[in-house]
Amino acid sequence: MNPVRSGIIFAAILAACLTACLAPDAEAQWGDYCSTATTAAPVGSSPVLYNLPNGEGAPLTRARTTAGLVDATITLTLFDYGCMPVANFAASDMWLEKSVAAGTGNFTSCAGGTIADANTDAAGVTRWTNPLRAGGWSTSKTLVVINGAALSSNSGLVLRHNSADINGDRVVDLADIPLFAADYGTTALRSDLKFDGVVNISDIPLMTAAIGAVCP
Ligand SMILES: [Ca+2]
Ligand SMILES: [Ca+2]
Repeated sequence: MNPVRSGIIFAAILAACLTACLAPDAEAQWGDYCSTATTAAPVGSSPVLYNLPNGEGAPLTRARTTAGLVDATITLTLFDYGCMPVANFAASDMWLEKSVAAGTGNFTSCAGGTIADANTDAAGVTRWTNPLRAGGWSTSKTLVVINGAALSSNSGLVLRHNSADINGDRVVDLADIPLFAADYGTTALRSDLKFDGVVNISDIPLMTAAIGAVCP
């Protein structure tokens, strides 16, 4: 290849790379070291969030403990490896999952059903306040997951979950009723839909009102 031609090809490759290789790519820049996730719920409380697949469960601002309503808003502050805020990180790439532990529930979500409320702001901050689109139950910790990797600056947040979709198939229908009936009068978290520590008559309206709820 003559030097002029190879020089032209090199210049073309360089130009393409300057466009593609140096394009802003905030998605790849977040770092685990300085990023933090916190819950507004009081330290020592163990709130329960009521979810439905159709997103008509409780917002995180209205989780429950045995003492009543509690704000369990989750706040994530996303930093890069240099501990600078990562702004405008896509909400769709930040979501909640149940910590994996045997016997702690069948929590499940619809596609995109647990993503953050919004992209990160200029300070790298986003929150979860909106109702999730989810079903099943969880007594383990709630993890904040970013691009598929759980944030490791803490071991997860204390937030339990339940749903009228008790069997966790993302549909509330007659198949969930026998499970509710079996738990009636017990302290089973999965059926304590208006959470107060016991499955009783106050939980029935939530169960019946949810029949037919499915993912969007
Ligand atoms: Ca179900
Ligand atoms: Ca109850």
